[in-house]
Amino acid sequence: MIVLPARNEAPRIASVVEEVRHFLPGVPILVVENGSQDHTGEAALAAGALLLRSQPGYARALQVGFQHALREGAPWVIQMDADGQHPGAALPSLLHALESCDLAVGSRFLGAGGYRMPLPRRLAVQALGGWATFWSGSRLRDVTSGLRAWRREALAQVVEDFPQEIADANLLVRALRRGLVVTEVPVAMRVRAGGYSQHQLPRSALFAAKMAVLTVAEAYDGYGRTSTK
Ligand SMILES: Nc1nc2c(ncn2[C@@H]2O[C@H](COP(=O)(O)OP(=O)(O)O)[C@@H](O)[C@H]2O)c(=O)[nH]1
Ligand SMILES: [Mg+2]
Repeated sequence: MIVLPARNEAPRIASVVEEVRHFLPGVPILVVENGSQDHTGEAALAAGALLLRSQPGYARALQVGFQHALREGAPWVIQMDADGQHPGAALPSLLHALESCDLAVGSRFLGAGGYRMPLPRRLAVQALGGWATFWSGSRLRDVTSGLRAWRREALAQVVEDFPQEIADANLLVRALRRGLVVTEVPVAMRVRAGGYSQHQLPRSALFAAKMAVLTVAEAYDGYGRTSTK
């Protein structure tokens, strides 16, 4: 199943749904919406997607989507932005990667390249990558990528006790701490097809700081869990 968290994506969501359908025909597409000031939900339904509404925030939308996918018996789940950033063409390669790992992350910083990010943001994402690598013990690059493919069994390990905030680098560290095998797959991402990113200065600086703290908290949480098992 494909899970698209979406807020204020009404003008873009139909083409994202269509693109997914083109590359993965027949796969159920679930949009999880909250907090939109436009008609994102209605546009998703009109495009033929399933629609759920969740409590506020990206992390909660993801959790609701993942829980639904597991309840429906999905063998794997791909989370993807609803803003047109993630190319449908990457979906088959993520699924292919999933044959030999638990979680495959689409990375802007491997191979394909060409993704243009404002320098401060690039530095922040790379610093967070280094930070998450340090705390998880595994080499991670694109820790804020929202394009990720999960095996059902892997998702089941994180979905109930799910981060209620952010769910980017902190979720990756949690997954690694639970022993999941994570692989990054090169993906040539596009810039947002319009609208606004949830990461705008100065909010994004606060967001990065919060993510750094939550990442460390995950690392310690993982130690605690391992020692009590
Ligand atoms: N349901 C829901 N989706 C959100 C929320 N914030 C962001 N999103 C969606 O999550 C995806 C990633 O957000 P985006 O702003 O593009 O983050 P960026 O790609 O890191 O700049 C997009 O599809 C957004 O519409 C939210 O509060 N609720
Ligand atoms: Mg985006």
